[in-house]
Amino acid sequence: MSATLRYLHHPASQPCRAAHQFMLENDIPFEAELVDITTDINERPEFREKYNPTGQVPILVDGDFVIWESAAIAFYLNEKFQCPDHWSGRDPQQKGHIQQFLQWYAYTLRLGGGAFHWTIFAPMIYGYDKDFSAEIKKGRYLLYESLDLLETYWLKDREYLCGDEMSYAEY
Ligand SMILES: N[C@@H](CCC(=O)N[C@@H](CS)C(=O)NCC(=O)O)C(=O)O
Repeated sequence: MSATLRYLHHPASQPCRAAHQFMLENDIPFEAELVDITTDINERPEFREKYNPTGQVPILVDGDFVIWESAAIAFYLNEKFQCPDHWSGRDPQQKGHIQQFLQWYAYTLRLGGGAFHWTIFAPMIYGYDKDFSAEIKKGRYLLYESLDLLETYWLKDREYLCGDEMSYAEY
């Protein structure tokens, strides 16, 4: 019998929600465990040593095996549960494009989405008297630039980025 999958996450986190949604869509059984990243629980040495030295969520624990990074979690589960191949790509070109958009997202759209973090969460975590206007400005610029690319080129006349069905890159 295989171990229950434990999914350590925080619901306000976009990468956590992405892998979470992938598990739900594919009927993968798991137990969700909230890690309150607004406290220092994920910064503590015991957490870093046991789960993830970066202190970040999401994290998947499968028996003795621990994996972090949301896309890596999804691709691991995709293999393990033999999910339909539209999620990870049917052929080398589709697989390549899914990885292409995931890499692109990590350095642009995701950082742009950080504008949301700096507007809503950073004051809660670091204090309402702090000035995050420079981070917000930078995030917004990246966000608008990334969304513009998506609308102008990649989603201009199609519903999905990589093929005619959902892939993990869509999240
Ligand atoms: N590239 C990572 C990003 C993970 C990430 O940024 N996690 C944030 C929440 S959105 C986190 O755990 N932050 C807590 C911290 O850094 O202390 C992934 O896709 O899993």
